[in-house]
Amino acid sequence: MKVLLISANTETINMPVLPLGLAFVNAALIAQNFETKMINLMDAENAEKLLKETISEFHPDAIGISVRNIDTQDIKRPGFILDPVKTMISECRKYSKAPIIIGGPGYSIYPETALDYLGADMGIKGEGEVAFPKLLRRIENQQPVSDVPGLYLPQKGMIKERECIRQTAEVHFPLPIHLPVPDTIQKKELWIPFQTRRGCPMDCSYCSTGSIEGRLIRKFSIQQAIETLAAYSAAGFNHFFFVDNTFNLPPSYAEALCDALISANIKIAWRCILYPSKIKETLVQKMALAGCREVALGFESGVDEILKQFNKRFNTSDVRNTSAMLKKYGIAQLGFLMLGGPGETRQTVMRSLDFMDSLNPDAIKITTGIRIYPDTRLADIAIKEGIIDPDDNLLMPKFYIRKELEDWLIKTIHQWTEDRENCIY
Ligand code: B12
Ligand code: SF4
Repeated sequence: MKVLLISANTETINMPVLPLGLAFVNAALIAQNFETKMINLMDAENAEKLLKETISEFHPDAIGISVRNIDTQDIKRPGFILDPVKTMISECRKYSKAPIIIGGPGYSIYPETALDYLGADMGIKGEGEVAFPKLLRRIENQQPVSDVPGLYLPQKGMIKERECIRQTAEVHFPLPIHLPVPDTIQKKELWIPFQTRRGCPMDCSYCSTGSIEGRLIRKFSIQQAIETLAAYSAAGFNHFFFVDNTFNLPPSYAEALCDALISANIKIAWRCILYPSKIKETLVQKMALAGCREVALGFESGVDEILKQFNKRFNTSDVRNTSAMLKKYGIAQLGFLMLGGPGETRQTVMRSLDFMDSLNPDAIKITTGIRIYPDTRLADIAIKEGIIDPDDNLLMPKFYIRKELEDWLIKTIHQWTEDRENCIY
């Protein structure tokens, strides 16, 4: 069976990202003897032409599309970015009768509404490595599809609950051949996305990761990770972005991974995302020795009461300690603040800004207002406070921002960032 895989993301906000999720799916399909072709629309000067040419040369029996982003998640520069995907699906229909199946992180937050909005034939919520090949075999053999985990059909909604992959040994890490790098970004210093764990149990009040990856942490084989990183390094890629939601969780795995990187002696530089709760100095030291150059420190507030509102399981002392250790071992840090959420006042905003200054990180990213995702505590609060309608499916972005603070907050943050060169707002 021939399967065309399309990465629909053309956004370069923050940095151009490679379609790692689709590459995992590609590797799983190839391992099960499907004939695949993967295209990345990020690379296309003319997406319509590329689709037409690829479909008429390859004649796919099924088309899988990865939907990463729904919107820019930014109250100041709001942007709904699903419409180009909708157009692309209509283009595919012009040239092929093959069923169109969508998946990906953005899609998984809105499995029903995004499927209806985009007009695809089927959607798979969550991981694609097991569910997608299973669905394709059912389609190929004209069998019922009702046992495919995470499957959604138009107007029918969920057909079967998604199942998180627990047997991670069965997942093939994508190698460079599964993750083509567009010519347009090949020459630049590219941070290859790399994943060693899935799922996050931390349950922050505003976060959608539970809908995408589930709450159970699943770990990949460290040996397989090292072999894959070595293969990338041999192919000339030496910069990696660990996309794991919380690189340091569980701590024992994070340390073992760093130990393995150090003994493998692969010369790579990497970045990751840290959850700053009770991080031990030995881990930070090993991260530095293993090639960690920069971490995203997403603490979001410098006030303990607001951290509790966000359901963060750390406090400002934990953040301060983590930040000091990172400095000691020469790892650059990007500090994040997310201001204007539940419980925020002018005083808590000023305290957060002072806290950020006191840490003096290498770079700062400030967000005002918080994107409201379905099935989160923030959505419940927003409904209670009358900010959103209980029936709002939230596909079109809505933000929580304390109304009485909004104008003042935006003005204050503009002023604050003007004086600081290392600050992105
Ligand atoms: C790491 C990350 C980043 C990094 C990326 C680094 C890099 N080099 O890749 C950085 C910090 C740069 C980043 C930036 C942004 N991000 Co981001 N990011 C993530 C994060 C945490 C992980 C994504 C990832 O790589 N996952 C690992 C891969 C393996 O998983 P996956 O893609 O989900 O794929 C699996 C399944 O989805 C499925 N699947 C995937 N494709 C397909 C296709 C088919 C057909 C099928 C069946 C299945 C399937 O199978 C795959 C394997 O199991 C997610 C949150 C999350 N937990 O998913 C947010 C997330 C994707 N980001 C998001 C956003 C909004 C952004 C930004 C727009 C933010 C901003 N304003 O800067 C930018 C956009 C960047 C861009 N140019 O596109 C949102 C998207 C939702 C939305 N509202 O649009 C998410 C979901 C976070 C959230 N808020 O909920 N991001
Ligand atoms: S730690 Fe990160 S991924 Fe996990 S719930 Fe909190 S914000 Fe989401």
